[in-house]
Amino acid sequence: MALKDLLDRFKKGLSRTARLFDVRSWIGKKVDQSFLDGLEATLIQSDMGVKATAKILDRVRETYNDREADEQLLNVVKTEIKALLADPRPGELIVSRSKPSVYLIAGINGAGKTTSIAKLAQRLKNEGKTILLAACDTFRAAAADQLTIWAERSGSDIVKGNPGADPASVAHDACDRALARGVDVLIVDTAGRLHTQSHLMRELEKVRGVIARKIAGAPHEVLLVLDATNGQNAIRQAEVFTKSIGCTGVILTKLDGTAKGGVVVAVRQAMNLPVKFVGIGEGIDDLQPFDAEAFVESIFA
Ligand SMILES: Nc1nc2c(ncn2[C@@H]2O[C@H](COP(=O)(O)OP(=O)(O)OP(=O)(O)O)[C@@H](O)[C@H]2O)c(=O)[nH]1
Ligand SMILES: [Mg+2]
Repeated sequence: MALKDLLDRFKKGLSRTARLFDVRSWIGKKVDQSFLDGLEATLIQSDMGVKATAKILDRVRETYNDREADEQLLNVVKTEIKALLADPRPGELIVSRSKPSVYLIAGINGAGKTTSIAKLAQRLKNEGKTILLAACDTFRAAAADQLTIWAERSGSDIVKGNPGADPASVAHDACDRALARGVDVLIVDTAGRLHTQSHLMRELEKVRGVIARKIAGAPHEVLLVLDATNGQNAIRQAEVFTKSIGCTGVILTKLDGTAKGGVVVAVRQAMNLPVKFVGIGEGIDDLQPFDAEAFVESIFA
């Protein structure tokens, strides 16, 4: 996608967060304690988190030290946030040397796992890859149907179990089929679960364990789907899921529906988990590889 297109999409998706930052009103004001307090309140309101906010404020304070804010102030803030988000492989997923690459998707109920998988499958399909989806959400009767419809749309294959079946056994069958058919990518959908439900977290660990036993080096990515409208609650989820199944990255959905877009920064700061993709709408094209530059430019548009 052209850079301008990407930027336009981010801008549209992040417009609610951008509305918090009235950057034009900064210029000409003295960068004193009251100015810094105001900036702090806005950064916290956008859910960047206490740690990242403190770093940004320190940088502004040491650069301006009671001087009047000029146009450069915005660049100071942007540069600091970009540094906080720096990722050696932005928006990329690990591709295994031997097929398949396996991506395990987890998160709380309704976070956007299944729709994100659909969008991701479409994206990988467009890159010419063959895809198998594993419907390991055997808990909700409609879950496999939902994934089947998406699989048909993107021309992906799907493995599902009977309602109530052990999710680990579905994962087992999906690994077998992925190996037998030589597909490029296996994406594993799981049932939503609260991080506080320890028996369900153990079930997820079992799914992960089966995948790891069946395919060397798998899962190559464990992606935690977080709903951006949850703001700081997302951090606690990231902590528990990471402890349980070793998340490698985040898909942050519903950025379009919230002014808490700063949570991208908070997740990175708290967990050192890179945000790989962001959901900025309900359409099939509305999952975008995360781009720190576009993100920062969009919230200070
Ligand atoms: N606006 C917006 N809506 C989204 C986004 N991602 C997902 N949704 C919506 O969120 C709702 C839940 O999505 P699902 O994909 O079913 O969520 P899930 O995590 O699979 O849910 P469970 O399987 O029940 O745990 C759906 O209505 C999606 O259309 C996004 O980026 N933006
Ligand atoms: Mg689902």
